[in-house]
Amino acid sequence: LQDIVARALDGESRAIAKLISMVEHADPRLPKMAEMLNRHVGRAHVVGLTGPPGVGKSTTTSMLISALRGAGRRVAVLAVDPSSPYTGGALLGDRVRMIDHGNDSDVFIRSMASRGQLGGLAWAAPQAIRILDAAGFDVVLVETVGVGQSEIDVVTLSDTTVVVMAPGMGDGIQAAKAGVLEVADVFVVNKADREGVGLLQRDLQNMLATSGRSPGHACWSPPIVTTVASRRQGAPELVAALSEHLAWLRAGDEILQRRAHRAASEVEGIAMRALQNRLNDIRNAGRVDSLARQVVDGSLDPFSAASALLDDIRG
Ligand SMILES: Nc1nc2c(ncn2[C@@H]2O[C@H](COP(=O)(O)OP(=O)(O)OP(=O)(O)O)[C@@H](O)[C@H]2O)c(=O)[nH]1
Ligand SMILES: [Mg+2]
Repeated sequence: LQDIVARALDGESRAIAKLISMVEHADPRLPKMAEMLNRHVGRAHVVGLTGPPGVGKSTTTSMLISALRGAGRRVAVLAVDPSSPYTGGALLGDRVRMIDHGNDSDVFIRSMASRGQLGGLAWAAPQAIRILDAAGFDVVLVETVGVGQSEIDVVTLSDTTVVVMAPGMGDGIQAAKAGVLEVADVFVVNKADREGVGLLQRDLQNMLATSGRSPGHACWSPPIVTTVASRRQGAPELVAALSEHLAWLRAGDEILQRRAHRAASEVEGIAMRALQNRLNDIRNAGRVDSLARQVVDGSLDPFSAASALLDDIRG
């Protein structure tokens, strides 16, 4: 493990991939790994990209990789699909689309799916981000699918949340419902080569105005960046918006607040999973069944039974 961690810290792709696989498989050496990585994390800018299916998140990610590489930054991408029990076609497609970057050792791309694991991606994704951060990537891009119903909260994971939209998909309404508008730090209006861009921009501006997040109101008013990701148009503007947001985060204690929020959900996730594992062991040993029978035959009330179960969990 020590050797793999050392090589991952040096930025070696195969070692990084190996560590992320260990997270996916809930390897028993994870606590040790986390300890070794700990003093190397906290430097990366974690950028989450979210938005309805097909708006161009992957294309935008690919465009960002090129632009950031052009500026000499090392970039990692984590494509997470909470809805898929295994790495399915959509993510594979994403990989193919990003193949332009395949030979660049300063770009690392990885798909993750929950595989029906306990705690799922909400548990695994922050650990994967820590690995990429420790491996020295300047920017970690996290692309998620399934806005609104996702078990994984990209907002919780990221320093900066980018909401991608495209004209003609009813996105405005959809996003508003999912509460995404309130959490966006940067809006991308993609597919600006399509009809209806102006309408979507106006919709967004109106919603921002009524939510009090337009210029002059909140401390950070989310910019709207217009792109044609498939032609790599709008990349410099998007990179600038991300940098400005990071600078704003760092100017106050906002970055600490966000990261504390992230760490809280991470710590709770790890504890909950340990608790659930312990409960499963106890259940498998027949202990819950025997308590249940005592409740049924009247020798124990359910609260006393739960109390006995908690005693078992403790120890
Ligand atoms: N016309 C046009 N098409 C685009 C643009 N950006 C992306 N596309 C196309 O839109 C389709 C979907 O793009 P993706 O990048 O896969 O979108 P996504 O949001 O990652 O999709 P999911 O991950 O499946 O939710 C692809 O066929 C892209 O080539 C754009 O700016 N203009
Ligand atoms: Mg995609």
